[in-house]
Amino acid sequence: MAKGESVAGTDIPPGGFVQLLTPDGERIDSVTTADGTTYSVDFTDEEFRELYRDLVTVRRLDSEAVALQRQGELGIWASLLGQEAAQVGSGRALRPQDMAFPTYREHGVLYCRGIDPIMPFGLFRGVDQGGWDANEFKFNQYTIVIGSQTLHATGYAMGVTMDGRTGSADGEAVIAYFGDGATSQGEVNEAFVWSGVFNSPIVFFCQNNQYAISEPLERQTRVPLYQRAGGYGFPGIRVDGNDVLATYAVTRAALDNARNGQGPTLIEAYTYRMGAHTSSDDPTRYRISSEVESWKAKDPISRLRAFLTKQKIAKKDFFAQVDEDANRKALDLRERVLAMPDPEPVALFDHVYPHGSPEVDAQRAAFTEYQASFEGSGH
Ligand SMILES: Cc1ncc(C[n+]2csc(CCOP(=O)(O)OP(=O)(O)O)c2C)c(N)n1
Ligand SMILES: [Mg+2]
Repeated sequence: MAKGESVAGTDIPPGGFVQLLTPDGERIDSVTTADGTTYSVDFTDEEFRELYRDLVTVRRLDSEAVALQRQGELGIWASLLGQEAAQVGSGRALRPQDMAFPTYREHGVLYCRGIDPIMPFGLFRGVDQGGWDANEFKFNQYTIVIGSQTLHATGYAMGVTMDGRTGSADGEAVIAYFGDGATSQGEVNEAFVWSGVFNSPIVFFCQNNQYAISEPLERQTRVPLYQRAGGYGFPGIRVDGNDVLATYAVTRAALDNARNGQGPTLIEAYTYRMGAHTSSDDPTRYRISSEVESWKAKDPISRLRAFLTKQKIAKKDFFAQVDEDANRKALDLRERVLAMPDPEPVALFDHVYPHGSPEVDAQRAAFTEYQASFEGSGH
């Protein structure tokens, strides 16, 4: 039996998951899974408050991005609404030396890496190609091709081993993010095979948000996703992805196992995409509102707020201050997005190859000439 069979709290999917904070804000001190691993967190009051601040901030920045898209300022946006705990819990579990490979939705992880949230907006506004130095930020580029980043992460993790940068408590671990739909991709399954047989220092972090655009989970699998790991020879565990405490505990343990030479883990963070797949999607065409309502009751932010209130760790003025600070950050982000300069059209040819190529140079020259043909024509 895979890890994650232990059950705590209420409203649990069949097969169970690790939960340390119920939807009502009741804390569970620790959960021991079938393999004898015990999960718990040991946060100070200040750390609990900071987690709350993270959750609220990433949701607020996300809502600003949705608004910017609706106002025509972004070409598209993939909202993280509902998945804040999965992203903040796993993002805060990373140690500084760890490397993350995101999809296109991991704005919360990006934020937890200490990266300026404006970084991916050039891509979504169409003013740059979404490139940044993955090594500088320990955060790879956003990846649109579903599942491909899991193979990139696998190759990177094998390199980490070859370079001798892992295998001890202060070693490097890798985390690869992907969705429930991505688990049906060949690349993801190849990544599992390679990482398994090479015992690579990698954590596969699947945010099961129940949908791949309009395709529900039952079109991807007949077994809980975390159980797939068994077939590849490494542990799988399911965590309540709307519980920031459990997500942190499970991810931290899996990353530390990986860096200590114990190989990969598949984490299935059981969550829900509260919004549309992207701003190009209308989810009312394929899911019913009662389902969305039932997930509202499991909201990741309100359960932490309930806990902080009950435990007297935070009061109303703290929550108001967090909202105000998040608002300020969102308005600052908006101003800076609107001020992003339009690129020269010819910049399209930059960064295709690190050292250029004769073909791209020829295309750039032809395009430059074409553009020049409009000069003086009034077009
Ligand atoms: C290889 C490939 N096939 C199809 C698509 C189109 N596509 C974009 S997102 C998506 C669904 C992904 O679902 P999931 O993996 O569950 O991630 P989520 O968007 O729910 O976070 C698809 C099919 C793509 N980007 N890449
Ligand atoms: Mg999905």
